[in-house]
Amino acid sequence: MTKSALITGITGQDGAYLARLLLDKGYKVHGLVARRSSDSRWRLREMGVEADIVYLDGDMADACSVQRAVIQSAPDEVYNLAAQSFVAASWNQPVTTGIVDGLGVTHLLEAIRQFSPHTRFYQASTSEMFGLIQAEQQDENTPFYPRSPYGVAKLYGHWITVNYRESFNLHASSGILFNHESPLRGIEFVTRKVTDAAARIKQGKQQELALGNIDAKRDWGFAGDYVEAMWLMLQQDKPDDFVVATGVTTTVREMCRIAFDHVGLNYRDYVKIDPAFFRPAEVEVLLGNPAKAQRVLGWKPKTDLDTLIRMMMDADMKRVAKE
Ligand code: NAP
Ligand code: F7E
Repeated sequence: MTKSALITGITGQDGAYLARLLLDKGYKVHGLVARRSSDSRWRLREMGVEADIVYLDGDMADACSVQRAVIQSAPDEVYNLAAQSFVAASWNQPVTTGIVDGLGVTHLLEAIRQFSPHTRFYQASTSEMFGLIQAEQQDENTPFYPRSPYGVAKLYGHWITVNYRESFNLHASSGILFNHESPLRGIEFVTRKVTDAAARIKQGKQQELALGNIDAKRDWGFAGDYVEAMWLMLQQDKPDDFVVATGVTTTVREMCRIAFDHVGLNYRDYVKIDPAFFRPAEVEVLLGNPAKAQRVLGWKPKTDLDTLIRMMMDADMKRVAKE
Protein backbone atom coordinates (compact mmCIF):
# COMPACT_ATOMS: atom_id res chain seq x y z
CA MET A 1 0.00 0.00 0.00
CA THR A 2 1.23 3.50 -0.85
CA LYS A 3 2.39 5.34 2.26
CA SER A 4 1.39 8.94 2.85
CA ALA A 5 3.84 11.50 4.24
CA LEU A 6 3.35 15.10 5.31
CA ILE A 7 6.43 17.35 5.26
CA THR A 8 6.28 20.78 6.88
CA GLY A 9 9.04 23.08 5.60
CA ILE A 10 9.00 21.26 2.28
CA THR A 11 10.25 24.37 0.44
CA GLY A 12 13.44 24.49 2.55
CA GLN A 13 16.76 22.75 1.94
CA ASP A 14 15.96 19.56 3.85
CA GLY A 15 12.35 19.53 2.63
CA ALA A 16 13.53 19.32 -0.98
CA TYR A 17 15.98 16.48 -0.31
CA LEU A 18 13.48 14.58 1.85
CA ALA A 19 10.68 14.98 -0.72
CA ARG A 20 12.97 13.46 -3.37
CA LEU A 21 13.91 10.57 -1.05
CA LEU A 22 10.29 9.75 -0.12
CA LEU A 23 9.02 10.02 -3.71
CA ASP A 24 11.80 7.66 -4.81
CA LYS A 25 10.57 5.22 -2.15
CA GLY A 26 7.04 5.40 -3.54
CA TYR A 27 5.39 7.63 -0.92
CA LYS A 28 2.58 10.03 -1.66
CA VAL A 29 4.15 13.28 -0.45
CA HIS A 30 2.14 16.22 0.95
CA GLY A 31 3.80 19.52 1.77
CA LEU A 32 2.57 22.19 4.15
CA VAL A 33 3.39 25.51 2.49
CA ALA A 34 2.97 28.93 4.07
CA ARG A 35 1.61 31.70 1.87
CA ARG A 36 4.42 33.88 0.49
CA SER A 37 4.27 36.84 -1.93
CA SER A 38 7.17 35.47 -3.97
CA ASP A 39 8.11 32.06 -5.35
CA SER A 40 9.24 29.63 -2.66
CA ARG A 41 9.27 26.40 -4.69
CA TRP A 42 12.62 26.86 -6.47
CA ARG A 43 14.36 24.11 -4.52
CA LEU A 44 11.61 21.63 -5.40
CA ARG A 45 12.10 22.52 -9.07
CA GLU A 46 15.87 22.05 -8.71
CA MET A 47 15.19 18.57 -7.30
CA GLY A 48 12.74 17.84 -10.14
CA VAL A 49 9.83 17.11 -7.78
CA GLU A 50 7.66 20.24 -7.91
CA ALA A 51 4.83 18.59 -9.86
CA ASP A 52 4.83 15.41 -7.75
CA ILE A 53 3.79 16.97 -4.44
CA VAL A 54 0.33 17.65 -3.00
CA TYR A 55 0.51 21.17 -1.58
CA LEU A 56 -1.48 22.09 1.52
CA ASP A 57 -1.81 25.71 2.52
CA GLY A 58 -0.84 26.37 6.12
CA ASP A 59 1.39 28.00 8.68
CA MET A 60 2.93 26.49 11.81
CA ALA A 61 1.67 29.48 13.80
CA ASP A 62 -1.90 28.69 12.77
CA ALA A 63 -3.12 25.62 14.65
CA CYS A 64 -6.26 25.33 12.49
CA SER A 65 -4.27 25.05 9.27
CA VAL A 66 -1.87 22.52 10.80
CA GLN A 67 -4.80 20.41 12.02
CA ARG A 68 -6.45 20.56 8.58
CA ALA A 69 -3.22 19.46 6.88
CA VAL A 70 -2.98 16.42 9.15
CA ILE A 71 -6.61 15.44 8.50
CA GLN A 72 -6.37 16.00 4.72
CA SER A 73 -3.08 14.14 4.23
CA ALA A 74 -3.97 11.20 6.53
CA PRO A 75 -0.23 10.66 6.97
CA ASP A 76 1.60 7.52 7.99
CA GLU A 77 4.60 9.76 8.69
CA VAL A 78 4.95 13.46 9.49
CA TYR A 79 8.31 15.22 9.18
CA ASN A 80 8.28 18.57 10.98
CA LEU A 81 10.98 20.57 9.22
CA ALA A 82 9.30 24.00 9.21
CA ALA A 83 11.16 26.65 11.16
CA GLN A 84 12.59 30.13 11.26
CA SER A 85 15.97 28.41 11.01
CA PHE A 86 18.49 31.26 10.77
CA VAL A 87 20.10 31.63 14.19
CA ALA A 88 21.23 35.25 13.64
CA ALA A 89 17.66 36.34 12.74
CA SER A 90 16.27 34.80 15.91
CA TRP A 91 17.52 37.73 18.02
CA ASN A 92 15.60 40.12 15.75
CA GLN A 93 12.43 37.97 15.67
CA PRO A 94 12.51 36.14 19.00
CA VAL A 95 8.73 35.86 19.38
CA THR A 96 8.05 34.61 15.83
CA THR A 97 10.89 32.13 16.25
CA GLY A 98 9.40 30.96 19.54
CA ILE A 99 5.94 30.51 18.06
CA VAL A 100 6.96 28.78 14.82
CA ASP A 101 9.90 26.69 16.08
CA GLY A 102 8.52 26.04 19.55
CA LEU A 103 4.73 26.23 19.94
CA GLY A 104 4.22 25.19 16.32
CA VAL A 105 5.50 21.74 17.25
CA THR A 106 2.68 21.44 19.78
CA HIS A 107 0.14 22.41 17.11
CA LEU A 108 1.31 19.46 15.06
CA LEU A 109 1.65 16.95 17.89
CA GLU A 110 -1.79 17.88 19.20
CA ALA A 111 -3.35 17.39 15.74
CA ILE A 112 -1.69 13.96 15.53
CA ARG A 113 -2.80 13.01 19.04
CA GLN A 114 -6.42 13.95 18.36
CA PHE A 115 -6.92 12.93 14.73
CA SER A 116 -4.20 10.48 13.73
CA PRO A 117 -2.50 8.83 16.73
CA HIS A 118 -0.99 6.01 14.63
CA THR A 119 1.07 8.58 12.63
CA ARG A 120 4.82 8.50 13.14
CA PHE A 121 6.37 11.89 13.86
CA TYR A 122 9.85 13.31 13.21
CA GLN A 123 10.98 16.54 14.92
CA ALA A 124 13.87 18.54 13.41
CA SER A 125 15.90 19.19 16.55
CA THR A 126 19.31 20.77 16.38
CA SER A 127 22.86 20.82 17.73
CA GLU A 128 22.16 24.50 18.59
CA MET A 129 20.44 23.10 21.71
CA PHE A 130 23.94 22.17 22.98
CA GLY A 131 25.08 25.80 22.53
CA LEU A 132 27.62 26.41 25.25
CA ILE A 133 28.81 22.85 25.12
CA GLN A 134 28.85 20.77 28.29
CA ALA A 135 30.95 17.94 26.81
CA GLU A 136 33.77 17.98 24.26
CA GLN A 137 31.80 15.70 21.92
CA GLN A 138 28.02 15.93 22.17
CA ASP A 139 25.71 12.92 22.18
CA GLU A 140 22.13 12.09 23.23
CA ASN A 141 23.07 12.32 26.93
CA THR A 142 24.87 15.68 26.84
CA PRO A 143 23.03 18.42 28.80
CA PHE A 144 21.63 21.28 26.71
CA TYR A 145 22.63 24.96 27.03
CA PRO A 146 21.09 26.93 24.13
CA ARG A 147 22.65 30.30 23.27
CA SER A 148 20.05 31.98 21.02
CA PRO A 149 16.28 32.46 20.86
CA TYR A 150 16.42 29.84 18.06
CA GLY A 151 18.16 27.32 20.33
CA VAL A 152 15.71 28.02 23.15
CA ALA A 153 12.66 27.63 20.88
CA LYS A 154 14.04 24.39 19.42
CA LEU A 155 14.65 23.06 22.92
CA TYR A 156 10.95 23.54 23.66
CA GLY A 157 10.12 21.70 20.42
CA HIS A 158 12.46 18.89 21.42
CA TRP A 159 11.05 18.42 24.92
CA ILE A 160 7.40 18.65 23.83
CA THR A 161 8.18 15.84 21.36
CA VAL A 162 9.68 13.73 24.16
CA ASN A 163 6.73 14.65 26.38
CA TYR A 164 4.04 13.63 23.84
CA ARG A 165 5.90 10.36 23.25
CA GLU A 166 5.91 9.60 26.98
CA SER A 167 2.44 11.02 27.77
CA PHE A 168 0.44 9.68 24.84
CA ASN A 169 2.61 6.85 23.56
CA LEU A 170 3.06 8.54 20.17
CA HIS A 171 5.73 7.26 17.79
CA ALA A 172 7.56 10.61 18.01
CA SER A 173 11.30 10.82 17.38
CA SER A 174 13.68 13.71 17.52
CA GLY A 175 16.74 14.01 15.29
CA ILE A 176 19.42 16.20 16.86
CA LEU A 177 21.07 17.15 13.61
CA PHE A 178 24.35 19.00 13.38
CA ASN A 179 24.90 21.54 10.56
CA HIS A 180 24.20 20.10 7.13
CA GLU A 181 24.65 21.91 3.86
CA SER A 182 24.20 21.50 0.11
CA PRO A 183 23.93 23.55 -3.07
CA LEU A 184 20.33 24.23 -1.93
CA ARG A 185 21.43 25.83 1.37
CA GLY A 186 20.04 29.34 1.99
CA ILE A 187 22.50 32.04 0.94
CA GLU A 188 22.58 33.59 4.45
CA PHE A 189 24.23 30.53 6.04
CA VAL A 190 28.00 30.73 6.16
CA THR A 191 28.89 27.84 3.81
CA ARG A 192 26.68 29.10 0.95
CA LYS A 193 27.66 32.71 1.66
CA VAL A 194 31.30 31.67 1.18
CA THR A 195 30.83 29.44 -1.90
CA ASP A 196 28.61 32.03 -3.60
CA ALA A 197 31.14 34.82 -2.85
CA ALA A 198 34.14 32.74 -3.99
CA ALA A 199 32.33 32.04 -7.29
CA ARG A 200 31.50 35.74 -7.75
CA ILE A 201 35.01 36.89 -6.89
CA LYS A 202 36.47 34.32 -9.31
CA GLN A 203 34.17 35.61 -12.06
CA GLY A 204 34.89 39.30 -11.34
CA LYS A 205 31.38 40.01 -9.96
CA GLN A 206 32.37 40.72 -6.35
CA GLN A 207 35.52 42.14 -4.74
CA GLU A 208 35.55 40.90 -1.15
CA LEU A 209 33.64 38.86 1.43
CA ALA A 210 32.63 40.22 4.85
CA LEU A 211 32.32 37.59 7.59
CA GLY A 212 31.96 37.47 11.37
CA ASN A 213 33.59 34.97 13.73
CA ILE A 214 35.66 32.77 11.43
CA ASP A 215 37.21 30.92 14.38
CA ALA A 216 33.83 29.28 15.15
CA LYS A 217 33.89 25.50 14.58
CA ARG A 218 31.10 23.39 13.17
CA ASP A 219 30.49 19.70 12.44
CA TRP A 220 29.30 20.00 8.82
CA GLY A 221 27.68 17.22 6.80
CA PHE A 222 25.68 16.87 3.57
CA ALA A 223 21.88 17.39 3.69
CA GLY A 224 21.32 14.52 1.24
CA ASP A 225 22.91 12.10 3.75
CA TYR A 226 21.04 13.56 6.73
CA VAL A 227 17.49 13.16 5.35
CA GLU A 228 18.16 9.42 5.13
CA ALA A 229 18.69 9.41 8.90
CA MET A 230 15.30 11.16 9.36
CA TRP A 231 13.55 8.46 7.36
CA LEU A 232 15.39 5.65 9.15
CA MET A 233 14.24 6.99 12.56
CA LEU A 234 10.60 6.58 11.54
CA GLN A 235 11.19 3.00 10.32
CA GLN A 236 12.24 1.81 13.81
CA ASP A 237 9.85 -0.18 16.01
CA LYS A 238 10.52 2.22 18.89
CA PRO A 239 10.67 6.03 18.72
CA ASP A 240 13.82 7.60 20.15
CA ASP A 241 16.24 10.53 19.90
CA PHE A 242 19.37 10.43 17.75
CA VAL A 243 22.39 12.67 17.19
CA VAL A 244 23.21 12.92 13.46
CA ALA A 245 26.69 14.31 12.77
CA THR A 246 30.00 13.49 11.09
CA GLY A 247 32.21 13.47 14.22
CA VAL A 248 34.60 16.00 12.64
CA THR A 249 34.71 19.72 13.47
CA THR A 250 36.27 22.46 11.32
CA THR A 251 36.66 26.25 11.61
CA VAL A 252 34.81 28.63 9.31
CA ARG A 253 38.31 29.85 8.37
CA GLU A 254 39.33 26.37 7.10
CA MET A 255 36.02 26.02 5.26
CA CYS A 256 36.83 29.31 3.46
CA ARG A 257 40.27 27.98 2.54
CA ILE A 258 38.76 24.84 0.97
CA ALA A 259 36.20 26.86 -1.05
CA PHE A 260 38.62 29.51 -2.36
CA ASP A 261 41.34 26.90 -3.03
CA HIS A 262 38.90 25.03 -5.24
CA VAL A 263 38.78 28.00 -7.65
CA GLY A 264 42.49 28.78 -7.34
CA LEU A 265 42.17 31.76 -4.96
CA ASN A 266 43.64 32.49 -1.52
CA TYR A 267 40.80 33.36 0.91
CA ARG A 268 43.16 35.66 2.90
CA ASP A 269 43.19 38.09 -0.03
CA TYR A 270 39.40 38.54 0.02
CA VAL A 271 37.89 37.79 3.45
CA LYS A 272 37.34 40.82 5.69
CA ILE A 273 36.10 40.67 9.27
CA ASP A 274 32.99 42.75 9.90
CA PRO A 275 31.64 43.12 13.48
CA ALA A 276 28.11 43.32 12.02
CA PHE A 277 28.23 39.54 11.50
CA PHE A 278 29.18 38.68 15.09
CA ARG A 279 26.31 37.36 17.23
CA PRO A 280 25.13 38.59 20.64
CA ALA A 281 26.08 35.17 22.01
CA GLU A 282 28.12 32.71 19.97
CA VAL A 283 28.21 28.93 19.79
CA GLU A 284 31.98 28.62 19.47
CA VAL A 285 32.28 24.91 18.76
CA LEU A 286 30.07 21.92 17.98
CA LEU A 287 31.20 18.34 17.52
CA GLY A 288 28.70 15.49 17.41
CA ASN A 289 29.00 11.82 18.25
CA PRO A 290 26.82 9.83 15.81
CA ALA A 291 27.63 6.42 17.37
CA LYS A 292 24.01 5.68 18.39
CA ALA A 293 22.68 6.52 14.91
CA GLN A 294 25.27 4.18 13.45
CA ARG A 295 24.53 1.39 15.94
CA VAL A 296 20.72 1.52 15.93
CA LEU A 297 19.86 2.98 12.50
CA GLY A 298 22.85 1.66 10.56
CA TRP A 299 23.41 5.28 9.42
CA LYS A 300 26.80 6.76 8.52
CA PRO A 301 27.67 10.04 6.75
CA LYS A 302 28.86 9.38 3.19
CA THR A 303 30.17 12.84 2.28
CA ASP A 304 33.22 14.56 3.82
CA LEU A 305 33.58 18.35 4.08
CA ASP A 306 35.99 18.66 1.18
CA THR A 307 33.62 16.81 -1.18
CA LEU A 308 30.64 18.81 0.13
CA ILE A 309 32.30 22.22 -0.36
CA ARG A 310 33.51 21.23 -3.82
CA MET A 311 29.95 20.18 -4.74
CA MET A 312 28.64 23.56 -3.55
CA MET A 313 31.44 25.48 -5.30
CA ASP A 314 30.78 23.71 -8.62
CA ALA A 315 27.05 24.51 -8.41
CA ASP A 316 27.69 28.17 -7.52
CA MET A 317 30.29 28.59 -10.27
CA LYS A 318 27.69 27.39 -12.82
CA ARG A 319 24.88 29.50 -11.39
CA VAL A 320 26.92 32.71 -11.17
CA ALA A 321 28.18 32.22 -14.75
CA LYS A 322 24.56 32.15 -16.01
CA GLU A 323 23.54 35.39 -14.22
P1 NAP B 1 15.26 26.09 5.80
O1 NAP B 1 15.92 25.87 4.48
O2 NAP B 1 15.37 27.42 6.46
O3 NAP B 1 13.70 25.72 5.60
C1 NAP B 1 12.75 26.07 6.55
C2 NAP B 1 11.37 25.76 6.01
O4 NAP B 1 10.39 26.14 6.99
C3 NAP B 1 10.99 26.49 4.70
O5 NAP B 1 10.23 25.62 3.90
C4 NAP B 1 10.11 27.62 5.22
O6 NAP B 1 9.20 28.10 4.26
C5 NAP B 1 9.36 26.88 6.32
N1 NAP B 1 8.70 27.80 7.26
C6 NAP B 1 9.23 28.85 7.92
N2 NAP B 1 8.30 29.44 8.69
C7 NAP B 1 7.15 28.73 8.53
C8 NAP B 1 5.85 28.85 9.06
N3 NAP B 1 5.53 29.82 9.93
N4 NAP B 1 4.93 27.95 8.68
C9 NAP B 1 5.22 26.98 7.77
N5 NAP B 1 6.44 26.82 7.23
C10 NAP B 1 7.40 27.68 7.60
O7 NAP B 1 15.76 25.02 6.87
P2 NAP B 1 16.52 23.62 6.62
O8 NAP B 1 17.98 23.87 6.61
O9 NAP B 1 15.87 22.88 5.52
O10 NAP B 1 16.21 22.88 8.01
C11 NAP B 1 15.06 22.07 8.17
C12 NAP B 1 14.73 21.96 9.64
O11 NAP B 1 15.83 21.36 10.33
C13 NAP B 1 14.48 23.28 10.36
O12 NAP B 1 13.52 23.05 11.35
C14 NAP B 1 15.81 23.61 11.01
O13 NAP B 1 15.62 24.44 12.12
C15 NAP B 1 16.29 22.23 11.37
N6 NAP B 1 17.73 22.02 11.40
C16 NAP B 1 18.51 22.38 10.36
C17 NAP B 1 19.87 22.13 10.38
C18 NAP B 1 20.76 22.48 9.21
O14 NAP B 1 21.98 22.51 9.40
N7 NAP B 1 20.21 22.69 8.03
C19 NAP B 1 20.43 21.47 11.49
C20 NAP B 1 19.59 21.09 12.54
C21 NAP B 1 18.24 21.36 12.48
P3 NAP B 1 9.59 29.27 3.19
O15 NAP B 1 10.40 28.58 2.13
O16 NAP B 1 8.29 29.76 2.71
O17 NAP B 1 10.38 30.27 3.97
O1 F7E C 1 26.75 29.88 11.09
C1 F7E C 1 29.76 31.83 11.89
C2 F7E C 1 28.56 31.94 12.81
O2 F7E C 1 24.63 30.69 10.07
C3 F7E C 1 27.80 28.96 11.35
C4 F7E C 1 21.25 26.46 11.00
O3 F7E C 1 20.93 25.54 9.98
O4 F7E C 1 22.99 25.05 11.85
C5 F7E C 1 22.72 26.34 11.34
O5 F7E C 1 23.04 27.34 12.32
C6 F7E C 1 28.92 29.67 12.10
C7 F7E C 1 28.45 30.51 13.29
O6 F7E C 1 24.82 28.29 10.89
C8 F7E C 1 29.42 34.43 9.40
O7 F7E C 1 28.80 32.91 13.82
C9 F7E C 1 30.96 33.71 10.73
O8 F7E C 1 29.36 30.32 14.37
O9 F7E C 1 25.99 28.93 8.86
P1 F7E C 1 25.50 29.48 10.13
P2 F7E C 1 24.46 28.04 12.43
O10 F7E C 1 24.26 29.29 13.17
O11 F7E C 1 25.47 27.08 12.96
C10 F7E C 1 22.25 24.69 13.04
C11 F7E C 1 22.62 23.29 13.40
C12 F7E C 1 20.80 24.94 12.90
O12 F7E C 1 19.98 24.23 13.48
C13 F7E C 1 20.38 26.19 12.22
O13 F7E C 1 19.03 26.10 11.78
O14 F7E C 1 29.54 30.60 11.20
N1 F7E C 1 29.87 32.92 10.92
N2 F7E C 1 30.70 34.64 9.82
C14 F7E C 1 28.91 33.34 10.10
N3 F7E C 1 27.65 32.87 9.91
C15 F7E C 1 26.88 33.50 8.98
N4 F7E C 1 25.65 33.04 8.74
N5 F7E C 1 27.34 34.60 8.28
C16 F7E C 1 28.59 35.10 8.45
O15 F7E C 1 28.98 36.09 7.82
